[in-house]
Amino acid sequence: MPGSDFNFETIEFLDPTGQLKRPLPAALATRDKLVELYQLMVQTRVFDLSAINLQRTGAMGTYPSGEGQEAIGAGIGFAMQENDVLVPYYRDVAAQIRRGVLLEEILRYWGGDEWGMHFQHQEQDFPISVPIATQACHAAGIAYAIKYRRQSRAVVTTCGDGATSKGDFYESINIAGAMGLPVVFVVNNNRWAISVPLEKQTAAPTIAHKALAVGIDGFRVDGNDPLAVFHVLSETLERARTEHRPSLVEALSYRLGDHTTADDASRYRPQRELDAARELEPLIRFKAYLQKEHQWTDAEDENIYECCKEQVKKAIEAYRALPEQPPGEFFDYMFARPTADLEQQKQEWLAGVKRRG
Ligand SMILES: Cc1ncc(C[n+]2csc(CCOP(=O)(O)OP(=O)(O)O)c2C)c(N)n1
Ligand SMILES: [Mg+2]
Repeated sequence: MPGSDFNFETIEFLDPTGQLKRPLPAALATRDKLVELYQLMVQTRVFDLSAINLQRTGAMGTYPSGEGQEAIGAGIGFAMQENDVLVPYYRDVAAQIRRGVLLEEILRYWGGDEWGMHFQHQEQDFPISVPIATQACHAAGIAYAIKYRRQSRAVVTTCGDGATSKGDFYESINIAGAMGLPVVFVVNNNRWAISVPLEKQTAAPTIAHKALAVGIDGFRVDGNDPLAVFHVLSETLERARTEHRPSLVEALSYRLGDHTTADDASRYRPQRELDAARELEPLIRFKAYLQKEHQWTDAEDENIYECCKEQVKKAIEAYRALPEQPPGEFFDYMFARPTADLEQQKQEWLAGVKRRG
């Protein structure tokens, strides 16, 4: 069984200096495709930094930065087929962009308006999950529906290293194995779960080892390398679609930012660890690769950044122009018919809004 050899060697294509160590995946073997992949990561980074600024200036709510983790979403986004289903968590902006979610929709969500998760151009993907690991259960259920309907599709769901300690995660990978469901569980192992380091999170030698207990394929991949993520996701998704074989993919990354804008990681995280991680991050590496192997120029690089900044600027303008969500509306989507308690809370909330003017 691929991947389940108890060693889980880390799959890499690019070393940290941007040197290619294996032949390129065939689907990405043109300069244009590689530039498209790089542009997605740059777009995600530029968006991320702007989103933090929006929160800092009071124009948006709490935001979880994905800085340094762009290669995972980009690799996932490029590997998925259009009719596959993404069940994401909150650090998957790159994958969401690739799947057609608008930047202003993501801003709208973090601005506190759930309509931001009602995607205009992407109907089958799921909203991001903020509750930890609950999405793994949803993904298993969707995969079951796909199998039941005999469709040739697969589900990708993502979560963090901390999420793999939750019952929801174990239950989901277990049922996926027991029932042979077309789902790939991608774990973004960014080494921290807020202030809990990986060392305190689990005694398992790697997160990929968790696949062994439930009899599914497990893989470890360099999450700073979008080519490697793309390769592993392409293969695991194909096995999920055609053979109903689920996988667990541990993508090794590092959370370069604070946990969210409500956190200050300098209170618990050693600076030297962060400095070392910065050396390994995906944008530096991929740019070095493009320069070495594809005559990538500084002018082209500047051009991509300018283009991405322009797109983010437009998204921010669209976000700022949105009508304010009617007060109390967020109670309306919990159930088809609200419970008496919920209705009472809504009325109390509306009365409070009225009092405060
Ligand atoms: C069910 C639930 N419990 C607790 C939280 C609070 N919480 C938010 S993020 C987080 C840590 C998640 O860490 P990890 O799974 O490693 O993902 P990361 O944020 O590092 O990407 C916790 C405990 C939550 N959102 N949902
Ligand atoms: Mg984490």
